[in-house]
Amino acid sequence: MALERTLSIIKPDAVAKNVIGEIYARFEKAGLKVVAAKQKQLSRAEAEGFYAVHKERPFFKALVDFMISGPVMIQVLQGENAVLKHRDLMGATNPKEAAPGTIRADFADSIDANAVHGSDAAETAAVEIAYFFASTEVHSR
Ligand code: RTP
Ligand code: MG
Repeated sequence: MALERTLSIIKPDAVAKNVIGEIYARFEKAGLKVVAAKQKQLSRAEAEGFYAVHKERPFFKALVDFMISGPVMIQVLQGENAVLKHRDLMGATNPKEAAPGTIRADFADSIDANAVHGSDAAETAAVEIAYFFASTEVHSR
């Protein structure tokens, strides 16, 4: 198995619900280490740049509006198969389809306000980590 890193964002809805700690506990219990973290109010330009891959999709404006509606908690998670492990913890994009016990099943209200983001592959994880963190801000431990 590969030691990987992935980018995780706790979205404004979950930050507002005050469940950062509960979500971090799930990461740690699954063997993922928080190796970088910051809380941030994204600008519209930052959110648009982060989700640029979706810019032609009908939900793009709603997604960006939501992502700048309050501060987000951004972290880098490290562990064996971190990308897939993190996506398993998150559950399906639409919380109505998310398996019981996943973060989205427990904390998300809708497909728009769906509590968390996670990179979808090792290659995109590297790009997304560099979007928010300097290499000196990400720790090996
Ligand atoms: P994320 O990127 O946030 O981790 O979510 P994801 O991979 O599960 O979903 P993705 O397809 O990358 O979509 C990014 C975010 O856009 C919103 N979305 N809305 N209304 C819709 O049909 C729709 N589809 C996607 C979701 O908030 C999703 O997290
Ligand atoms: Mg995605």
